[in-house]
Amino acid sequence: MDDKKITPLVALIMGSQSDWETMKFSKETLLALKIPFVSRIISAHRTPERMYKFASEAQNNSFKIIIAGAGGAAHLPGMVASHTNLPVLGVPIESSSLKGMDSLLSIVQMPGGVPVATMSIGKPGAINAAIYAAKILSLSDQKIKNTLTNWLFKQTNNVPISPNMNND
Ligand code: RP5
Repeated sequence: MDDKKITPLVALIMGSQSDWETMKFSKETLLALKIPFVSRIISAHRTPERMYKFASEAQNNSFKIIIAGAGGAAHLPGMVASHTNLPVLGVPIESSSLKGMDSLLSIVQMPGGVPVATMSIGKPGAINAAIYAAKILSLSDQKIKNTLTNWLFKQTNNVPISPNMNND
């Protein structure tokens, strides 16, 4: 649903193309939850002016929530949060050198007054960011609330009662 014709509620941004391997799981979850979004590459370090323009205009561009994935010196979520009143959900990318600990600490350790809701490292964080966005949107959107409720119900029902031991 990365579609300009439908009003996007979520901006899914990331610092680099290399982050897509992780952030595609946010995309898949947003699609499953039927939440319209757009995805963009915006780097706090390599494209600072693009970042400033995006963040300062985000609220006027109909977005309600920003999901921002970044790795290493992961300044994107925090810098975007400093330029907007929208909630920013940060996803630490699992970097190759430090396994994402650098990303996690860069994103989570914000100074008081500039919050970023930080998810777990890598794929689970990317999935959870989309679910968290759905939970926030559910507060004022009954359709999204229904879709989310059904999705969570299916997730629960898909957990088998016994482990599969066929491969032993
Ligand atoms: C960060 O630097 C990006 O978010 C990415 O995780 C990391 C490495 O970027 P590339 O060198 O792969 O483009 O800004």
